[in-house]
Amino acid sequence: MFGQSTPARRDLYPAVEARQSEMLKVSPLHTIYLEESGNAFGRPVIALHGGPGGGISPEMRRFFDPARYRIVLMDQRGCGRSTPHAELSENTTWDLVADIERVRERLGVSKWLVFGGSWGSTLALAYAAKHPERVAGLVLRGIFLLRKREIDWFYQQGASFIYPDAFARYIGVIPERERGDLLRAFHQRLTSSDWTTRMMAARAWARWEGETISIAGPSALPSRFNEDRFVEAFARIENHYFINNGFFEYDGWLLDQAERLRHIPCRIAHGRYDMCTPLANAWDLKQRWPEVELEIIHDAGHSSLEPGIVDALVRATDWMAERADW
Ligand code: STX
Repeated sequence: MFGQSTPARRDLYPAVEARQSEMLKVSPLHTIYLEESGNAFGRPVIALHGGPGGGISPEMRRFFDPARYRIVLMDQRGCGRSTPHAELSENTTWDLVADIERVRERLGVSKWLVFGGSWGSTLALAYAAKHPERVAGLVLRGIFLLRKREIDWFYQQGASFIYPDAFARYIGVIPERERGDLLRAFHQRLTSSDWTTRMMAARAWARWEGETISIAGPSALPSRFNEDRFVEAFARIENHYFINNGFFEYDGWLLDQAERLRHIPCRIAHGRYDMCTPLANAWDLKQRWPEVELEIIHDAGHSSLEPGIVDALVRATDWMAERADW
């Protein structure tokens, strides 16, 4: 090759084990799983998983230098190792924001980096809006603001034009006469008392998301999307949050909070071919928050594990270790 060479893409940090974990009771009903890895004396970071209802995965630890970060992961209410499994009552955005505060206090952290992709970005922004003084910086991926247009695009019509094959499998479990409002049709089934009805709907709902997550296409479906336990929590909790408009005051509420967050260092990675949460979401946020460092990844979809996304996120957390508002 002649001329300038592009630097090699950064990879995830090596796998590390959790140093400690615990089950924290957060309400009479809910207990959440939380764990710590990395350097106990490092910069604290909380990594928020997607869905909602997706649960943590060990790869999430690997976006952070374990020598420099005290890495905190938690399974949000009703998913992963948190109990009761797939529970929808007392499960709202504001319950999760309060849980993050409980975890922060429990760990004796005064300020931390907040990291999250997709729904994790939604929750990170909602948390920052409520507790800006607790946020040293934000590293976000696949911005999701949970506006009605975003839900319509993915669950009703839009992404369907790019992935008609996967979309056919998604709507296949819903009779034609009910397809005018897929969110509602799925809600009825996902909250059914009949296990088979619930699981047929949950598998189709989750599969749609899993098959559209990567630029590599439907065959890149992550293995968790074939596991009933994962699928049940993921589908039920996502649908519950979306049918309730994310429990936000009005459509666009989260975007309207951006003005108040502009002092917080924020870096975003977003795939141009993200079908689940289109790049326009990050673009809209950037218009309201010009200080945001938005890195568009030209060969990536939605997944946090697309090589270009990994590269951008690892560079962003490295940058924050030195430069966030600690
Ligand atoms: N939901 C997008 C989201 O947060 C609209 C999401 N999609 N897949 C995931 O999260 C996981 C792979 C993390 C479960």
